[in-house]
Amino acid sequence: MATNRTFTMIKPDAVENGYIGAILEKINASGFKIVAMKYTQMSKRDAETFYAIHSERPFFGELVEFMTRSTIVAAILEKDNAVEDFRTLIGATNPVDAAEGTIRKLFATSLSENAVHGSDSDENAAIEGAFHFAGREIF
Ligand code: 3AN
Repeated sequence: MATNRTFTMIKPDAVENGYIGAILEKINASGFKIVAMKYTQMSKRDAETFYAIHSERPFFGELVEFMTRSTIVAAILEKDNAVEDFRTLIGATNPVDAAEGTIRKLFATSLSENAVHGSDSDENAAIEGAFHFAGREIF
């Protein structure tokens, strides 16, 4: 994947609360182009694999439980400086600390249910995008 791409998920809390459309609107309005997208639900094994980096953290079980409890929207986004600009758009991990106007400030429920995922590096963006999408699903 090119380094001008990042990977995102609209998480179960935001889907359950009816925010898919509003979040996609913010993503589009901020200049990101959607190059892959799917509506899906992660299995326990999917979530444990995706978040393997957090497997020793005390919140790992809660994170896997949350991410598998209902559907998500997964997408690959393209824009210059995609990883950093998308992290700015979504805001801090804890919505209490997120800047005004960010997706997490507007739509997140809590630290553990924080509405969206955004890759933290070009390397992870490529790994995470490839986890959810086959090459022929990326445009
Ligand atoms: P970010 O999503 O901002 O990159 P990470 O990678 O540190 O944050 O954490 C991944 C996910 O794990 C977060 N999006 C959140 O859902 C959950 N999480 C992070 N820290 C905590 C915590 N202290 N308690 C519960 N859940 C957490």
